[in-house]
Amino acid sequence: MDHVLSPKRPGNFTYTTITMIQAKKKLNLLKIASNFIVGADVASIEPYGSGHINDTYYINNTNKEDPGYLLQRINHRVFKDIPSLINNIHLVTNHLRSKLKEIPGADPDKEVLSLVMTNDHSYYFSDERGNYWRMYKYLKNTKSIDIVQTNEQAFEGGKAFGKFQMLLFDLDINLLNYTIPAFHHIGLRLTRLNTSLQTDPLDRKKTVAAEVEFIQHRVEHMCAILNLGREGGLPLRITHNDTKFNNILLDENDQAQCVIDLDTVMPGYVAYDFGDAIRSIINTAPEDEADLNKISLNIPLFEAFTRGYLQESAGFLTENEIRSLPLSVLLFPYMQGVRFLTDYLNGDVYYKTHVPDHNLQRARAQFQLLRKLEEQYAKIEGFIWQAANTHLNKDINTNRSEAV
Ligand code: ADP
Ligand code: GN1
Ligand code: MG
Repeated sequence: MDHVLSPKRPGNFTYTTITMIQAKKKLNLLKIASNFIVGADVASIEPYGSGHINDTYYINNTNKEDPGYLLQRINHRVFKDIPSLINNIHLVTNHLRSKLKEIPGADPDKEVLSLVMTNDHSYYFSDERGNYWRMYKYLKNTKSIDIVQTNEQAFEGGKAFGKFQMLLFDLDINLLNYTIPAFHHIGLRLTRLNTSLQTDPLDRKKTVAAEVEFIQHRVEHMCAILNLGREGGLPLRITHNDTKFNNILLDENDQAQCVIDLDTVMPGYVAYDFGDAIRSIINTAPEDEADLNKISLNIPLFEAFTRGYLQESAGFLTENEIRSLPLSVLLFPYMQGVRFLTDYLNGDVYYKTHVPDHNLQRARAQFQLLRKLEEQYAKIEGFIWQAANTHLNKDINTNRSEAV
C-alpha cells in the first residue's frame, strides 16, 4: 500500500461549485467524495470523459498544488464483483510501479494510475444505494484522444500497450480475477446474439436481417483465434482487454504517459489487445459513424501502431501469437458489431446510448469497418509479419495462412 497517498486527514469538504444535472446528485457526489482521503477541500465536481460503461467525475480541490482526482462510479451491472476488480487493479498497478522503479528515467507516479484510499482504508466505497465508487489521482497535463491524428501518436500508443503487456509478463496470472468472464469469447457473444434474436423483446429483429446475414457468413473464420487458443496454441497472458486508443494518456508532447481504464485487465490473448486497438486507430471515422461512406482505413496509423507495439512485445511473443495478430484486426470490429447489435436487440441495456437506435448505428459502422479491413487484409497481414521479422531478425513467416 506504499503507492497511494499516505492517509492524511479526511478532506473537510465544502460545497463550492458542483456542475451536475440534479441537485440531489450534487449533494451525493460531494458526500461520496468525502469518503476518500484527498489533499484539500473539494472546489468542484464535473462530469468527465466519454466512456460507455462507468461514470467519471473530475474533482478539483482548493489546493492549487494538487492536480485533483477522478471519482468513478463503477458499473456493477457490468462488473459483478467489484472487490475482485479493485483487487486486480491494486495488484497490477503495484506490479507496474515496482517494475518501473527499476527502469532508469521512468517515473512511476506519472506512468501508473494511483488509487486513492478511503477513510476506512479500502480502495472502493459502496454507498447506501448500492453504487460502487473509486478514486484515482488525476494525472495533470495529459490528454486522451478518440481519433488518432498523427503517426507519432499511433506509434506511442503501440509502444504503450506493448510495454504494458511486457511489464506484466512476470506477474502471476493466477492472482488475477476474471472481472467479466469470457469477455472476448466470440462463441459466447454469438450465442448471446442468437438468444436475443430468438427472444426479440422489442420486436427489432426485423430491422437487422442484413447484419445477421453478414455475421453468419463469417462465423467460422472469426472463431479461429478462439480455436487456436483452445487447442493450446496461444498462451494466456495478462492483457488489458479494452485497448481503445482513448485509454492511453498522452503527455503535452504526444508521448504516451500512462495506460488507463484497468477494469478489464485479466488473463487473455495478446491478439485481443492488438485487434481492439487497431479497431479504434485505423478507422478514419468515429466508432459510431452514421454515414458509412466516411468510414475508411488510415493504413499509416495502423503501421505506426504496429511498429510501436512490436518494438516492445516482439521479444516475448510466440510465433503463433504473431500469427494471431492479423486475424484479430478483423475479429474486433466483428465482435464489437455483434455486441452492439445484441444490445440493440435487448433494448440498449448495456452501453450508454445518445441518439435513437445508437447501438444499431454503431454495429453498422463496425461492420462497414470490417468490410474495408477485409479488402486490405493481405496488406495488413504482410505488414505485421514484416514488422515482426525486423525485430525477430529471422523470417518466421512460414505456412501462415494454414495455421489460423
Ligand atoms: P471509462 O471507463 O468511462 O472509459 P476511463 O477510466 O477511461 O473511464 O476514464 C475516462 C476519461 O478520464 C479518460 O478517457 C481520460 O480522458 C480521463 N482519465 C482517466 N483516468 C485519468 C487520470 N488518472 N488522470 C487524468 N485523466 C484521466
Ligand atoms: C466499452 O467503457 P469503455 O467505453 O472504455 C466496453 C468495451 C468496448 C467499448 C466500445 C467493459 O468500453 O469492451 O470495446 O465500450 N467496455 C466494457 O467503445 O464492456
Ligand atoms: Mg476509457
